[in-house]
Amino acid sequence: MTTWKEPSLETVDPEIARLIHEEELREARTIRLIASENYASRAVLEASGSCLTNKYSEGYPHKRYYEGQQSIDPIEELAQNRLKALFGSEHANVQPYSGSPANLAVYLAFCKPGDPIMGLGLPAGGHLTHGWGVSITGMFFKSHAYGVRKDDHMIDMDQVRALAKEHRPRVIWCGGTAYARTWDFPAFREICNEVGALMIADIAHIAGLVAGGAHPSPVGLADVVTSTTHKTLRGPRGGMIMAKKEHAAAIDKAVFPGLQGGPHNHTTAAIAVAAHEAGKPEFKQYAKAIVDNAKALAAAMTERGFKLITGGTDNHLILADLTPQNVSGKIAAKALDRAGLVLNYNSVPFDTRKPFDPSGIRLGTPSITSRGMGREEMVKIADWMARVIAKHDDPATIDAVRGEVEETCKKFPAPGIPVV
Ligand code: DSN
Repeated sequence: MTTWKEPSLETVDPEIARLIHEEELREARTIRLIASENYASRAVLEASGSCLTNKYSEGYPHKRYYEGQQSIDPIEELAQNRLKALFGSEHANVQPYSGSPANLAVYLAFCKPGDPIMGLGLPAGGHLTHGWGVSITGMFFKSHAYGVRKDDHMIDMDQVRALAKEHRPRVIWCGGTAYARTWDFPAFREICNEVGALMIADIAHIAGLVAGGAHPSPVGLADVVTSTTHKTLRGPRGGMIMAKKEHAAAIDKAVFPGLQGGPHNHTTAAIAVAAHEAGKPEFKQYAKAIVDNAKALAAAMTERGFKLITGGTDNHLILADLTPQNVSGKIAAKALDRAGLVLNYNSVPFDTRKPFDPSGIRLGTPSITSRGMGREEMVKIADWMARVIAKHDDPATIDAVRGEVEETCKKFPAPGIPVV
């Protein structure tokens, strides 16, 4: 056991210590509904907050540019091997700093500036790095976004095929940040084969569901699979890339030395811990519970008059259009935050409002499932949301809901938070 001989953070920097403590209290006493967030376990946090942050290790295990890698090499190999086993992948690179750098490495590995690419458009629920105009990926490549159908808001595979045939993209991305339905990976593979495109699956949002068998896996179909490690997977803030063997060298070279310098070894260790936790049988139950909770929450919201995009959900995520409630997503999100229900405002497909003040809200169940909440709490959450949105400028309603939220939070301690 190590005994500290140095002063604590609280002694050295009480201001930062206080702010961290306040964040712990906030995370413990509010209901986290942001679909892309989660609670990492204490074990993940310990690995992430370790001395590994001190070490430089440019290169890959056993091929480094610095000495002193006696612990770092096995840590990185454990992270790689655990992810490969968890997802059944031939190759894993755990060095991307997060999801966006992971995606940039894919472009660097396979595309030249000006190449045609395709991805789900941002307003339809895609990600900036899949070729949206304000992102470097939309500036350096010729992006042809596909979308969702106007009537049911499902991805239009006929449009994907037609655009792919017309533009012959180098890569086709599948994956998004606000799509509540199952990705048809086999259909994307078929289209990629027809036009000679590489299929790239970005599973950042659903990685934990894929690992736990609650969403079909693109591994084996996609040429490359990218992800963050901190969403449904419950790891540290980080990124990863999995690939077929034939693409391993190109991916590794693109990440380092193409795009990044030294890997964040503290994050690598925490990814290894998260992959270890996700390999346990109870993680399968967790993944299934995320989806069951999302479906229960969606049903309870629908009963209370919410208009859900696509009419419901197949995964961890719900996107609601608040036009029938006659309130913007931003006003609703801010009122809900005051009531202790934390989510984000979000554009809905074909939104007539601007992205900074859109019509919708996005929410998800990974975090509340990590706290052990179930069907009963989903109904309560839908109820609280309906009450707050109906009376978003009434402090008494907000305070009453906030009190009930805090009582419920006490019964479901947040993993990784050493308080209350
Ligand atoms: N910021 C992530 C999300 O909230 O979905 C995407 O990068």
